[in-house]
Amino acid sequence: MPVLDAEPSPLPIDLATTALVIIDMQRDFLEPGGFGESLGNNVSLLAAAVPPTRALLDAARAAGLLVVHTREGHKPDLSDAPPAKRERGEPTVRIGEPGPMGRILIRGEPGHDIIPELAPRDGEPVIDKPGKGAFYATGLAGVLEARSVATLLVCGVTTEVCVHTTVREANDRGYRCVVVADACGSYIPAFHEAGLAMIKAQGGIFGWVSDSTSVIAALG
Ligand code: C5J
Repeated sequence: MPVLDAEPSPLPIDLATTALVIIDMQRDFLEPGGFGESLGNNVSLLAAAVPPTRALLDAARAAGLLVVHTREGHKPDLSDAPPAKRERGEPTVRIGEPGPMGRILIRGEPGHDIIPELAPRDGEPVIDKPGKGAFYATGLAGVLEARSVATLLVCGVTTEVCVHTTVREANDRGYRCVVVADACGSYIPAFHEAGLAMIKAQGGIFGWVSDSTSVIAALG
């Protein structure tokens, strides 16, 4: 069994029960005119995570891992978008309002799509989630249980929001979670660093932190 170089400790990885989970690499977060920019963020800060994620995705596919993609977004009638989420802050355009990539954070709109570089392949589960965590109100638990998955390699955006929430949910459900640091990104670099530090602190209170080079080596 390969041993992954990770912090706070090396982790043996059983490839047969390991999945790659790519969180919310959507146009709405990574491209101008989407949800991320509507909140006042510089979306170009997330671009650095794309090449490592692509390399990770290629390696995971080659190794035969289950690859799961997630997308944050809401039904067109907004019935799954709580007012507390829609009304929050002072965005330039709110969830459900029209933007240059269609309605902001709405399923089926161009902005909701995963960026072309990381497009899911046929057969790879795509989990649509209304919240920040990938387990809340989704079928992710069933997808993972059906494949007897025990270890999650998690990457995507943003580190301290949807990646973190998903890892916290997964950790409580008993999964070993490895966050792939350079394949994650945040609009707020200090939060990216803090988010990673929180995961691996205290002996790995929520999981492990590694990097794409180490993960690809372990998958090889
Ligand atoms: C946010 C996410 N940041 N995917 N969503 O609202 O992290």
